Amino acid sequence: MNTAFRERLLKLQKAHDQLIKRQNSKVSESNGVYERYHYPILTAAHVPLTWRYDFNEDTNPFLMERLGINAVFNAGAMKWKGKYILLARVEGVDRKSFFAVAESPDGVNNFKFWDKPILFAETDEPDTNIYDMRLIQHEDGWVYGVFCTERSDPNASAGDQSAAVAQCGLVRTKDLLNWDRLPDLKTPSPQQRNVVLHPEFVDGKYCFYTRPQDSFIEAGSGGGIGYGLVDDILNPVVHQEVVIDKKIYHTIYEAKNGLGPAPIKTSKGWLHLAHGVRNTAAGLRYTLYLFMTDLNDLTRVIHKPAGYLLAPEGEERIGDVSNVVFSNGWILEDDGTVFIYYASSDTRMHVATSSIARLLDYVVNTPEDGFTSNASVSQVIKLINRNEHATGKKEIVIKNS
Ligand code: M1P
Repeated sequence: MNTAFRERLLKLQKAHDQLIKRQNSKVSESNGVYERYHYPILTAAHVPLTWRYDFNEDTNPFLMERLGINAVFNAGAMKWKGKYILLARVEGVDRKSFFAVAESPDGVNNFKFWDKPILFAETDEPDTNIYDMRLIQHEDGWVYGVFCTERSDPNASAGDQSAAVAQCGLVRTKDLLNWDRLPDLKTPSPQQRNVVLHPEFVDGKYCFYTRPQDSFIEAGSGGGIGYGLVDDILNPVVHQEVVIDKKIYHTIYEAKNGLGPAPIKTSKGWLHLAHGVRNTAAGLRYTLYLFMTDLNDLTRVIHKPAGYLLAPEGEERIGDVSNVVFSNGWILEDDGTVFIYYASSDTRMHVATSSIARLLDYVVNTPEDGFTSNASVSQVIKLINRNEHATGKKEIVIKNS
């Protein structure tokens, strides 16, 4: 091995090793709901060198990267055999995404990819691109992977090479190594992204959260988080889709929204994490929000704080698709700790930590959206008055509230 080749190899290996071993720490400022961490937890640079470089000096004398990785983001999550698993969307420089498992001993540090990415079977209609897998431990005993499969739109006009059709793909496994491909989910809607499987049966049926959409980018007359039942998971068809959380004018989810990971069951209801999208002069802005549905009626939203839970900050604002945070994975620990895994700007993965007690307090006690500035300022004045009452100061009189 020539000296330059060996030196470059050692340098690459050292930098990669240092990145995997780097210890993360909490950012001290917090809104009290959750804590962020200083560094992203999983990035393109975490992808193993063996996936990217040909280490044979004869075929790669300059030791150049042969299969570059563009981004690692939008990861499903679960606890598995005592380890914290992220099933990440790995996007190559060729724009194709695929899935790969990374594991950490504590949920925050040392995320390391397993030896190889996941290759699973195609359906009769091959996927052009696959992304954003939700991992669900279903009560039927299987671990399901629910993801988006994208193919070129057969009805696109001649010359349009960007029109696509998005649908929900399904796989399942018992070991996270061998994945059975199931037929794609059929729904009444022309397009689907952000589909999630509920972890429990509902009246003996599989229950899916959907996101009906008319076109690839625009929600159109669709939009909102939908809900539908499936009789047979091996022939998965949602015959009726009901929207349970719709997009609303002048909110953080006015353009579209979509469910994140599978909901967490709590004593007060099913806790949901979702993303909301609004339009701005600078393009779409994606933020995360929480809501809760009734334990016995999954279509009934019983709590929904106004606005967002988490929005892009600092370097999170910048990336391939800037001003985006997106989550499709979270983990609840036995001690009540909640790891919220989120991606920023379609580029990298982060974690924020909270507790189920704090998230329940947030979702139940944070005021709901009044949908007008008047309602918002009235909420602020009520809070000031309560605080002044508590400290013995004079109250402000609110008119028109
Ligand atoms: O680019 C932002 C996000 O856009 C899509 O989300 P949605 O379907 O709600 O618009 C997804 O493709 C997601 O992967 C991406 O992060």
